[in-house]
Amino acid sequence: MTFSPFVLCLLVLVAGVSSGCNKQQAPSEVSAEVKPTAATNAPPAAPAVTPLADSGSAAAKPDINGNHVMQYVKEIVAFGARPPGSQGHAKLEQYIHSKLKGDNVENDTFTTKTPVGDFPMNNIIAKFPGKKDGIIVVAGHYDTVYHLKDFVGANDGGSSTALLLALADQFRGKPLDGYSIWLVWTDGEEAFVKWTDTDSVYGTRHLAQKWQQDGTAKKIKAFILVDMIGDADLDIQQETNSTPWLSELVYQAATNLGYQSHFYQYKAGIEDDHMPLLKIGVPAVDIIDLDYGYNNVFWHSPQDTVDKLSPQSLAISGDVVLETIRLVNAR
Ligand code: 1BN
Ligand code: ZN
Repeated sequence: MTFSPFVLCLLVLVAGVSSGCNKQQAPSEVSAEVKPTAATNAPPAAPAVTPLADSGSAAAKPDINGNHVMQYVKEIVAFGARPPGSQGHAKLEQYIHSKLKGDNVENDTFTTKTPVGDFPMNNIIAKFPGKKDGIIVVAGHYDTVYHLKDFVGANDGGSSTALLLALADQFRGKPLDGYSIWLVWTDGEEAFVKWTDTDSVYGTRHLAQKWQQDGTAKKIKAFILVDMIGDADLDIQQETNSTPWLSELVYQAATNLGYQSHFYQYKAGIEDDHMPLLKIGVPAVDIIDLDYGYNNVFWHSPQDTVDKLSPQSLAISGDVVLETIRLVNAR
């Protein structure tokens, strides 16, 4: 099922969330990073969802630096539009590789047919080994929409690319106690003409096929997708195609950190890069905020620029991913 802004608003109304379709855009001032605390965000004294038993690890509380992620977003957006085959895309690939120097990085390169011709594509995979037998994948797309002029995708493409770079900074140089972590910058998520099963998610369709053939799919404990996670007015939908237990684990992670007010105020079925993985039986969740500006007007628009994002939202999203990883490891 595809998803239009109109349907999103309808879902918001059906769910009885009054703020979803008429809320004001947060101010564009994003210089200071202020994460919600018990005082400002008033989490309940006890989490609404009982946490799972502790994994036994003395891991520090997740603490992604939102200003660092925002700096990555700014550098990414400076390359301009980044559709497959473009100069901006090639520059971004080089940039991602430059940030992953010394890491174990693989390119999954292929050429694919699209409605507007053949295009080269490349998924970039950084692998961080863990002690447990199995893999947790965190993925997000780095391409931007082909057919939109003047589109720089600060949130749609930029935020996911930047957050994955910040996660690499977290995992680098530390032997991981849990499952191995693979970070995947996916290519060709966007449709070239119109979103259909054959004109979308080119990169993850290619990866799912490859991982099914080479046996990797069986080892993946969770595929965690991040998309459009930087909106200053962060409200992550409960994406209904996602694997229920993993979706619930994300909410539990958000609750554990006191960020649950930014999660699951309403439900939406959104087709995205997690679909090819779900189709081959890999547990997958899409962490996505497709309520971007009044009536989602900034989505796929030239207004998808850095001033609409906040370091706080990027940090919340990153911390929830890290906490979700901890919970998957403890499962
Ligand atoms: C997310 C960001 N998507 C595209 N850019 C996936 C999507 C596809 C969302 C169709 C809504 C409708
Ligand atoms: Zn998009």
